Amino acid sequence: MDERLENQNLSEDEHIKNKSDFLRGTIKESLNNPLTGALDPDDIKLIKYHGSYQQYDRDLDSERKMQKLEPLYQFMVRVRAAGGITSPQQWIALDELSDKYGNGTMKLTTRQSFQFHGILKRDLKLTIQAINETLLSTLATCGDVNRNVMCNPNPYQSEIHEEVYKLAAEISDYFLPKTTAYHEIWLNKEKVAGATDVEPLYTEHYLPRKFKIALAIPPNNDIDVFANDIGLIAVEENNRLKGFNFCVGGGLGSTFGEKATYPRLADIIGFVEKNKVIEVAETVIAIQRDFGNRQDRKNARFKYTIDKRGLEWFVNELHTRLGWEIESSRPYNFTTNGDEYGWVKGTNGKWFYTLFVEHGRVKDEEGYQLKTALRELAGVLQGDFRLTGNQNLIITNVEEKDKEAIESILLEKGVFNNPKHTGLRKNSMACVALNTCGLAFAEAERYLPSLIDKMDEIMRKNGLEDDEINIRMTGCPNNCARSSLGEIGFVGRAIGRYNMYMGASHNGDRLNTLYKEMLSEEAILEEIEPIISAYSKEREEGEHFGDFVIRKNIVEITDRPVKVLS
Ligand code: SRM
Ligand code: SF4
Repeated sequence: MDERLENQNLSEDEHIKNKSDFLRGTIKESLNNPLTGALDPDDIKLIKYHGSYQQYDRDLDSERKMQKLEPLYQFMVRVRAAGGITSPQQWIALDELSDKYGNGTMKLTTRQSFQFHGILKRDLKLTIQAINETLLSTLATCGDVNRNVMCNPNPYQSEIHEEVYKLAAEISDYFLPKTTAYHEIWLNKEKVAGATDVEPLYTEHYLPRKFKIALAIPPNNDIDVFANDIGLIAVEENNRLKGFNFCVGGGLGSTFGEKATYPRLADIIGFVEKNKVIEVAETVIAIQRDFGNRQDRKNARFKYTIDKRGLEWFVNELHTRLGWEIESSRPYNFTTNGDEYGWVKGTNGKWFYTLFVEHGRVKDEEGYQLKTALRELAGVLQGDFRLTGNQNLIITNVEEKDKEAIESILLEKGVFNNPKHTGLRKNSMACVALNTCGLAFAEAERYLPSLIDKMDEIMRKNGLEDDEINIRMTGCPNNCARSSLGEIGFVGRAIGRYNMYMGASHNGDRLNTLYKEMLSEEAILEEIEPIISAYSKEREEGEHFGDFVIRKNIVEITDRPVKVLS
């Protein structure tokens, strides 16, 4: 074992990684054990690096217990698609897989990935193989490594978008684990005799915790760049990509009652030329590898490494390791962290349609046949599908002559110009939560739509039905739908009870703060009605809701702003 780690009181996860033989563990044997639908406990942790979580159907839990059955174990599988780009052929294949092995739905996640739920152990390998056959992968979508790299998905806006996307894909590939365990376990590749794994960056210990990178192109912050361990803000010069403002130390998860855990936005430490970005990112990751907390996972994210040692210490360490200093940051301006819906003509003359997908769940319901519509559309689409960081979908590169056909497919299935899609709803996000997420205290994705129905009545009464207030709900403070960046944020405390937060900026550069705790639906509506009414009457020209509640002292402004090093 590495000398630095030998004398530390390492967390259990560290021991599991260290003895896993580069993430192999006994996953193969666990998969073949017919006596249980579950994996061996260590393999449950290791399988995350391969892109899957063991879960169980929480709705059926008490019924199964009464019948003296083990929980209905099932697996979530997350698919890596850097920048969220997939071809129509890949879409069709994934759609088929969700029916064949999953619960018949797909989830477009807040990090531009696909998730399948409800896969049984016996089908897990077949599912992962089939995903790889589409030339997508699940490797490193979870686990203590760099995850799916996010990137502004709007290719129509300028030429630099394509260049930034290519860099996102390069970063995503560059930081993949190098172990061949994935190929051996899932793709039946033989280990070359005598070959040993080498993980030049991660080593056999991997990182202390998950690591996330995202690239934003102003004025859109639709991937919430400051929520990432490394955030890159594109800087243009004469319509060409020059480089990035480099941000470090974002992360939103926390634990109720544990003050040492908190959401934190990334700080801007300077500007880096585009061809140096990977070098700097690799050095940053190595610093977190070497100094991150490996004893307490709740304090192991990079944001805590920075806060514990200080931003100045970190920048010094970075410069020493690089052997050169990064430049001062450049001016930038974000206007929104939301998506721009509807048709937009791209710089290439083709059309792009951003479609609202409520909380990213691709499914069919009566009068709203989204899954069928998208499958049909994939059969005729010449361009590709791009997942947004707000759980939505962009249908890209449509010829003028094909627009009508696309609209009629969507219209026929009830997903085009749906009158329920108000300003509030279209700016809402919710995490998965129940029934699959083992960490959920309360509903999110399955509940927020009905709360919005009720809030929309209030919005309508005040003439605000088209107003874009961003509203986010998560079933726990891990913050997977980035509730801390909601102008209105709800975080589940218990079934039917939420903490309510307000006052985040509309462009994702300011966290919200706590307004009231443990609110029921009735209490939420009672609290929000007078605030919305006041907002409609007393807001200043162009003032966003998050700014209004701070100006009116309804909530305090966050004491954790984004720092900019000069
Ligand atoms: Fe997340 C864990 C779902 C984005 C912070 N997240 C989980 C797990 C795997 C629960 C678990 O550990 O057992 C959830 C699976 C639920 C399920 O049934 O599918 C889960 N996270 C999601 C997704 C699917 C939410 C969604 O509805 O879209 C998102 C998948 C992203 C992807 O494609 O990779 C998702 N998670 C996020 C984000 C948002 C982001 O990255 O921009 C965050 C906040 C940012 C951050 O990382 O700080 C986030 N997830 C967490 C955390 C808290 C980490 C922390 O530092 O404290 C956990 C729990 C953990 O890691 O221990 C977690
Ligand atoms: Fe689960 Fe909590 Fe993440 Fe929601 S925020 S998906 S409840 S871990």
